[in-house]
Amino acid sequence: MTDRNQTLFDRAAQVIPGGVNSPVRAFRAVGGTPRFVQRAQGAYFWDANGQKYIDYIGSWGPMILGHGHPAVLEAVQKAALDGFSFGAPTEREIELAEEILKHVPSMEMVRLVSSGTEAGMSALRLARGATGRTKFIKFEGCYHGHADALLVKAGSGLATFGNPTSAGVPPEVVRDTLVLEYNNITALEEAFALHGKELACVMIEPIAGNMNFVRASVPFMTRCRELCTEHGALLVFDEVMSGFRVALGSAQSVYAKLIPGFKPDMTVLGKVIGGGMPLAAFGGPREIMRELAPTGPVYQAGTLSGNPVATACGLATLREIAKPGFWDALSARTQSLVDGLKGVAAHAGVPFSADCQGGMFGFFLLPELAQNYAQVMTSDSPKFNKLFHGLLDGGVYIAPALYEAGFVSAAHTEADIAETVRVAGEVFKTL
Ligand code: KE4
Repeated sequence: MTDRNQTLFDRAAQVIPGGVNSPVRAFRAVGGTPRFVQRAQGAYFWDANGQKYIDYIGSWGPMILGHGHPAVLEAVQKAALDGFSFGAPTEREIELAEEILKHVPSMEMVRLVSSGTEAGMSALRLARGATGRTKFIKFEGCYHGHADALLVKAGSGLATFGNPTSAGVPPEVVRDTLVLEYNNITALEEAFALHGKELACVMIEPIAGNMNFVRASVPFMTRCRELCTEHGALLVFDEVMSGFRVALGSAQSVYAKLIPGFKPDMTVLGKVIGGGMPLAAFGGPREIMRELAPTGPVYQAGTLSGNPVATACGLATLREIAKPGFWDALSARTQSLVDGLKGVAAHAGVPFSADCQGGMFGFFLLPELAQNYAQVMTSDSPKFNKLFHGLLDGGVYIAPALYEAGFVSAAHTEADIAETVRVAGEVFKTL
């Protein structure tokens, strides 16, 4: 039988670089043929051959309700009938902004944009403009989108400036980007000792989903907060992935329970707040946000920012996840998956560690949870690839890269979890 996924992939590669519009979709890390999605519904999607999969990517986070939630679909259809885009303000942008601010009290104002990259890039510019400083800290393994200053890897030594990770990024653009080891308090303190008064911000994924699933330790996050406050640098939480995904109050609400009075200075959001449509945001206190054009000197703009169809999708999604009981049910479902996978891995004698929060999970083919990027990369990549394809052949679709997180939606049933664990149990036996 013809594999339509391969046929489509070959055709796509003629007109789209690598056949994909985002590199991770090309399966380069795991090998094999990407699945071209024909349609999706609830916790499932069907590929070009009509093969059904239980979907644990959910568009890399946005589809927290599952695909095609009726309330979201109705809101999008209604909004579309009223117009696709105006380039002028609308009431629903206010409603979405108010809904976001209601659940993330560290922000008093928010600016809507169209992608996480745009939000992260703009937040960095605003942090630099608001502080009058250009140096900033990011952490190895954290991804904040593909803006030039953020495409950087650690230099040699603990507190040296970064080198570009991509062609086309001039070295001078990353000259002020300091890349440190995640969860390394010594490196953090050294960097602040050397550069504290020059630092505009520390940008961090509080739960690093771009390293699969690595939590910032409480001591480390406490020191980030203390040192930023002490030196006048802004603590910027990149919650594009974790925002409204790990908790209704995002990851910062998890840390606020662990660190009394904790809050970041700025927050970057995306994915869930758009419900699958191109929508992201960044926000913070009024005194910082009013530095943004048109009220302040930091320029930022976007033709489709606050798009009326995207805001309808995002608003309907946030209203659903704010309903009573939503998070207890989702968290329990995700925990059930993690516990099930741990059980079958142990039974097969496969080194395995996993963690989850709300609707986000991660696992490592390592005996202990990784605490930083270097540890993540000690994972057995060939073994992961075999696990990935075993699951895929069994109708279970996880991220095609060992450094990516997984996502459970409200549409995933206990039966889906049980089937996933059953398939994984069979695959673990072959590893
Ligand atoms: P986008 O520009 O892809 O909307 O968002 C960039 C971004 C920013 N910050 C964080 C924490 C993110 O996780 C992302 C994007 N995440 C990846 C998945 N690791 C998107 C998948 C892709 O690149 O195709």
